[in-house]
Amino acid sequence: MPGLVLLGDEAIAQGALDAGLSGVYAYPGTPSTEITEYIQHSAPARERSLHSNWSANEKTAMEAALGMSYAGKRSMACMKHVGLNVAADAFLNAAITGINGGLLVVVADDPSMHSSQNEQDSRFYARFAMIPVLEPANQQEAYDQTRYGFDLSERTGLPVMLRITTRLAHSRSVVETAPEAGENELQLPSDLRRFILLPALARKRYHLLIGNQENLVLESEQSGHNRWEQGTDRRKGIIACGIAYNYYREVARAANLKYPVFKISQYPVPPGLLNDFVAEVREILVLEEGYPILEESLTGILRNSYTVRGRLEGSLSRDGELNPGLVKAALGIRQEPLRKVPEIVRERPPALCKGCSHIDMYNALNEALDSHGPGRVFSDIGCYTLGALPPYNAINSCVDMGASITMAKGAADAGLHPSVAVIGDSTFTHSGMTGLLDAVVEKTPLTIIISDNSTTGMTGGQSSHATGRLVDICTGIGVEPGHIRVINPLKKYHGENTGIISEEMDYRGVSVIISQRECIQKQVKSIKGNGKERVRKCE
Ligand SMILES: Cc1ncc(C[n+]2csc(CCOP(=O)(O)OP(=O)(O)O)c2C)c(N)n1
Ligand code: SF4
Repeated sequence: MPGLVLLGDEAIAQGALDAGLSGVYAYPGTPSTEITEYIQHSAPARERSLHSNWSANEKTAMEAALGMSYAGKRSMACMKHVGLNVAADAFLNAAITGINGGLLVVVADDPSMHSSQNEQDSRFYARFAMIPVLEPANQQEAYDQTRYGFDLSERTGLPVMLRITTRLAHSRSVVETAPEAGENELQLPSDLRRFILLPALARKRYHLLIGNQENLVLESEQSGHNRWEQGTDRRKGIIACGIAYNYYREVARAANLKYPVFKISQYPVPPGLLNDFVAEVREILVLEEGYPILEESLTGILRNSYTVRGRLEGSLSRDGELNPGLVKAALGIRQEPLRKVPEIVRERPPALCKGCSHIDMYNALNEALDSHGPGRVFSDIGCYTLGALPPYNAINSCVDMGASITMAKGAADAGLHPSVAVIGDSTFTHSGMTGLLDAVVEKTPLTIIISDNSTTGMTGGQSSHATGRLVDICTGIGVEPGHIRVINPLKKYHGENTGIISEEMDYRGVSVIISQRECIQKQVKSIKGNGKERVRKCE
């Protein structure tokens, strides 16, 4: 089969399609979004009627993927790293129920926080759940390990995590594909009580999970994805995980280094192989993208007789992405001075598009708040978070998806009035609705603005579950119909909109203002009639 030029994300999608995937469940989030988009645009996936619609959030995605696995089919849940926090309840418990059809949980981490609010390392979650992790070093491995991951999942009876990071997700390379496998038949689990986590059953399942750990170690010891490369210079041994292996290879080729290398792409880390490797070398340098998880488990709390260097010890920076320059420095190799960035290249911070509906909403909100003083607007995550920047300077918080309404509620409970929440339509259905219910039940004096642009703008314009449903949802949750106000954020309605926001801020109960105008980029896309034009601000 000819090679395909694929992003790391696309290689995973193609690998899953070729492995007999029956459904992908996901909520968009950089750098994971393109996995699901690739499957959505795949003609063979359409022919197979493979499930690929977006989910409301990562938890519903994880649970639906588990349900498909329960029915015997191969399924995949995809998310960015912070999405795993949202899916964590289902994720951890899926390790206890185990799987029926192969279940792959793909999590894309974002070291350096290019488009995220933290750089948490998902390998921690997998260790917490006690399930295997695969960490490919390049696009070919992303394809191969996706296929292998489904087999491993069915062999071990557990969900398997495939962890990637931004550079691999978003860079392209040629990928050789292998013949397609057919989908699994619909088949219920042989033990129908296995997924019932009542305490008496859950305890048994947990013991099985603990008992399975030895098997997972054996899998890792025998896996072709953990590889030991001999070297003649044993003053140092390099342990390189995932994409960090590539950085080392680049440096080693240029500097003609001959250190032995232990390449790790499957966890739990194989202790037998690792001990043999460590015995061969004088000191160890651990190269891992993310937290110093492996380094920490090698050194433990007490100092060992051998020297382990890495992010924890300080040879590499504790945070941020790795790159060949940092690896060079950790190996004591002198670096070429960096080329100066030409004057003409200016830093361009992200900004709201010209004509964006959020701008007119913020202009009205700022004016309505003028007489109340600053510090009252709790925002959420989406394009509208850019309202934090000049000239708007309109918001005072952005913590996690859904936190606008709940933080504004807490501040209102403390006595802040007016207390205002700003949230996008997709974020509202992701995790804002439950906070609204809290406020309705307690009749909290709160003004909520849902800035509804009929899309998930921040991540490139995916569909939004909220489109056309917001008034009904808010009514259903119990907001008084008289305090659900719909405004059109256009300059010509500025005075009227400011008045409505002011009125609702004076009201001592829950009010929801739906500021409704389509995202400009979405309009452009539908006028041009093709899905290619889009601005991705990337969260
Ligand atoms: C838990 C989690 N999942 C996904 C993301 C990525 N993400 C950031 S904002 C956003 C949705 C934004 O859509 P919307 O609320 O409609 O606002 P818009 O960008 O359209 O203004 C997504 C998916 C994230 N930051 N956190
Ligand atoms: S992509 Fe849409 S929502 Fe985002 S800034 Fe541009 S116009 Fe506004």
